[in-house]
Amino acid sequence: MLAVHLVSFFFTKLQEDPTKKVDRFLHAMRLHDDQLNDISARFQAEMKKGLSAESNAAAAVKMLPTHVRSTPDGSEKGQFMALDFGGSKFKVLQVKVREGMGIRKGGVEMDEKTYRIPKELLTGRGTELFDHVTESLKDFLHERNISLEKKHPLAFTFSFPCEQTALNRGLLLSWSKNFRARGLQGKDVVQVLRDSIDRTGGMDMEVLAMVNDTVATMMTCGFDDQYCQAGLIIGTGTNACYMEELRHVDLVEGDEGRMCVNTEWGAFGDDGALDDFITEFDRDVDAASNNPGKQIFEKMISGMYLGELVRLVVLKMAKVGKLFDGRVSDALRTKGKITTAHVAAMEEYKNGLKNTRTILEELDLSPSDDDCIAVQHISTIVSFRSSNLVAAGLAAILTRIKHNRNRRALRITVGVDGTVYKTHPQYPKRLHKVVRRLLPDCHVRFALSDSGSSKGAALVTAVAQRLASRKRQVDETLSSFKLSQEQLQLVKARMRAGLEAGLKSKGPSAIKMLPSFVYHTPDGTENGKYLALDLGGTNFRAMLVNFKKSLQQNVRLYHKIYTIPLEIMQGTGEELFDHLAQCIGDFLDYMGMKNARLPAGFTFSFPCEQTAIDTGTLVSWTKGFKATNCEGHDVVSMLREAIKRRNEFELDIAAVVNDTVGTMMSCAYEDPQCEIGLIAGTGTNVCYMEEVKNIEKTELQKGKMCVNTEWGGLGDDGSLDDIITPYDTEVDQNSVNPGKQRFEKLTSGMYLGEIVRQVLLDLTRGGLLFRGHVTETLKTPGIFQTKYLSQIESDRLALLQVRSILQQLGLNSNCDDSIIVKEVCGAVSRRAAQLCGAGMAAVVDKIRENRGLDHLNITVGVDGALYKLHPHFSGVLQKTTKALAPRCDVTFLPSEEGSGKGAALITAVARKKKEI
Ligand code: 0WK
Ligand code: 0WK
Ligand code: BGC
Ligand code: BGC
Repeated sequence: MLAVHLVSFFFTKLQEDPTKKVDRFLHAMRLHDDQLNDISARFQAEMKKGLSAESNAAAAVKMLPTHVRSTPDGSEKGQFMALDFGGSKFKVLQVKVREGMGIRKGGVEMDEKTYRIPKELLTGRGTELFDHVTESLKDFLHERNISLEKKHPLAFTFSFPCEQTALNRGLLLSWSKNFRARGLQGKDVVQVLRDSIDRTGGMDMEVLAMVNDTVATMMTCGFDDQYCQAGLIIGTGTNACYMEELRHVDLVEGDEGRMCVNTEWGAFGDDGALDDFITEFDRDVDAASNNPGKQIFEKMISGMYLGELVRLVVLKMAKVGKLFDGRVSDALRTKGKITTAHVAAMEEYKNGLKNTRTILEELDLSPSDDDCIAVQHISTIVSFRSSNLVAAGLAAILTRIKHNRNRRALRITVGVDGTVYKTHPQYPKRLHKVVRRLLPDCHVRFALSDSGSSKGAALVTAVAQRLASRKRQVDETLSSFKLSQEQLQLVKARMRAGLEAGLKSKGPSAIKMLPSFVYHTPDGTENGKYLALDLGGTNFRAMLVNFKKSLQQNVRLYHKIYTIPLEIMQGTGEELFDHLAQCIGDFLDYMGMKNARLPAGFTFSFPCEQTAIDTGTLVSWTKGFKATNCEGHDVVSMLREAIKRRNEFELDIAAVVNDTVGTMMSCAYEDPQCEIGLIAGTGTNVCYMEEVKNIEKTELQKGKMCVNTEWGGLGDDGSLDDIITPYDTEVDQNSVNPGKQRFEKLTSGMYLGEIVRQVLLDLTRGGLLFRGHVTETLKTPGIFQTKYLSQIESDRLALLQVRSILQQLGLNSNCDDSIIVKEVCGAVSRRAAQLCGAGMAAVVDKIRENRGLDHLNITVGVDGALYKLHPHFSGVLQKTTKALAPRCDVTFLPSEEGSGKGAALITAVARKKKEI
């Protein structure tokens, strides 16, 4: 007897482990990591193809933009009706987000009902299918006594590939799974739903958003986990979505922020990309499906097909005698006889084998134990391949997100739903394990969407509502910065009137129109070495300028920049000029010319009344300067006294000029047509060659003189009050010279950052920004420097910069915040450029009329950080000038070396005159 047992033991031992034969039979389905990494890499390539405008049309994986731009941020609220259509169950729901008393604060309350979809409707006329949907909706309203009169916002989860151009518009590309209703492909299913709601009647719905179930699932899980940036469905069908950088989504305008992309990965392989992984069983499943050649990847993975795959494998193995001694039953030959639920049952820990026997017996088979083990193992291999393929696809998506965000390691959550994932006992664990093995440097959490996707759909609708209302409120706030053509024409007229009034000798004038005693632009004969001193808005510059005919480029410059500490700017005049004298001493030392007693030109970028080229009485400080005992004094004398006090070197200060005049001269040296100087920097100002007969302050009648307009003062008489906004008033009140330089405070670098800060402060107080958190930083004057505007408004990569700039400022922002900050910066800088353009139009038209010309060609020499560094300022200024002064062709010539050369040229002219 023992012998018999031993023989049979060894026999069985000898007899092959039934799983081994299955492993061999299905070796093509047993994918190891290299193959999975290969599939992952192929899918990454498909994603790129789908995202790019060039190759999207031919791409199998469509990468459909969803117009969902952010995951939940906790501010969503509202009551919504929801339809969850396309999965194994069609549900009608009412979703209350942070509404209603009952629920715990901040929660979501859902009330749902599942409605059957009669089979014939799945392949009937599309309109009938939708009428069934809307009739079910109406039935739900009745049953739940929900008002039929009230307009209900409706969220529509539609789990099929749709090309969306907006949250509430989507063209059905193709049906999938077991849906094949006629007449809807290429149609906007949201409109089809609206029409059906109207046909069914008796209810008022506003379809605010249509989302794919993957997107709704991501949002549902994102409600509790802000790391949730991807959604995954492994149900009847399969699919995944994730938050892609908008700049990579070619099919959607803009490159700011992110957008959820519905990959529709079910179609991966429809172009043959997976042919070397397709087995005969996959081909059979596809051939027998209602969409052959389509959704290849889905047919290897999802619940609609797993059971069928197992049946076909079992059938084939039986036919070749590897199972049930080759006996085959009709049931086994019948499509759909083994379902995915069967597969799951076969793989249950404890009862898997028992279930397998039951299932096979229900198929009129009488399996041996080994047959049961083998069939169970077939199920394992088929569903293992499914989870492995999902893992490979997911690995591709998460790797892409990691790269997008330049992260070495990524922490992310994937929201998951679907019957296979939910009901198959081992599927989740297997999937998690393989994903973590394929992505060692990613911390991936899987969040099960416990209550279906409609919570997420409602959140998308809430976000849509919130974004829409926030956009409306932000646009409203920024509307006061948007100047119409008429308003700009008015500013031009007021600037013109201000120029005329300033030229009059008597009477108040906001625009001072200060004679500069520079009568003509350079004629190229200037020669010799000059020291140019340049006190501008942000720093002091000393420059040695050497004009030599022989020099190839006949002007050589050496310069050094010195900062002006705030306490010097706002200390005593003596300290300020002593500081300048010290810097000059340091520069002459550095140039080894302490004893050269050079002729010097002094560019002094503040309003000075001059009675000659080498005297200038400071009328008033601007741009944050407030040094005492300077206003009303001659700045040349003050500098001379400071140099005398220093008693280290001597200078012959032969000219004092405004930086606009210096800039005009510098540029006129290159382009003789240059007769206007414009500064758009810390401050703003313009000078131009005016007919002396128009300058009542001088007796001269013939010729021209350059007039420093000091147009920064426009509006000091209230003439701009109709465009000045409360934010501007706030900035003016907080400035060191309230009520003064109103035009400058709308247009120049010293103030634009502050205007932006005031607007951001207001929007944050209104809860529209930074979640309403008004931080100390945001309340700190001067914290938002104008240079940030230039960085924030640069076209490429702006958002990441916005966030890092806001980060540096200690402002935690999300994508939407950054988009709004950029919009505010854009509105403020655009207005500034337009106002300067309107002012410039007034100046060039005056010159044209001065000269009785029908058309004027003229050049403007320009300098200033705002004009030179801001990405859009110069362009908007030029366009506005052209639009408001169409009879003038204005060339804007940025000055290479600042106004120093101009000051030296004027000094050269002044010296020559003195000699004669
Ligand atoms: C439950 C979601 C629904 C989605 C379904 C997918 O609420 O939107 O379509 O999961 O899984 P299935 O029902 O196809 O297994
Ligand atoms: C450079 C000129 C200087 C002028 C300055 C204005 O050399 O005279 O004051 O540009 O630009 P900001 O430094 O204010 O941007
Ligand atoms: C559809 C997807 C859907 C997925 C899961 C696929 O057949 O094409 O849009 O997300 O099934 O339901
Ligand atoms: C000053 C002008 C100067 C301009 C640009 C203004 O604040 O009043 O004199 O030209 O800034 O620097």
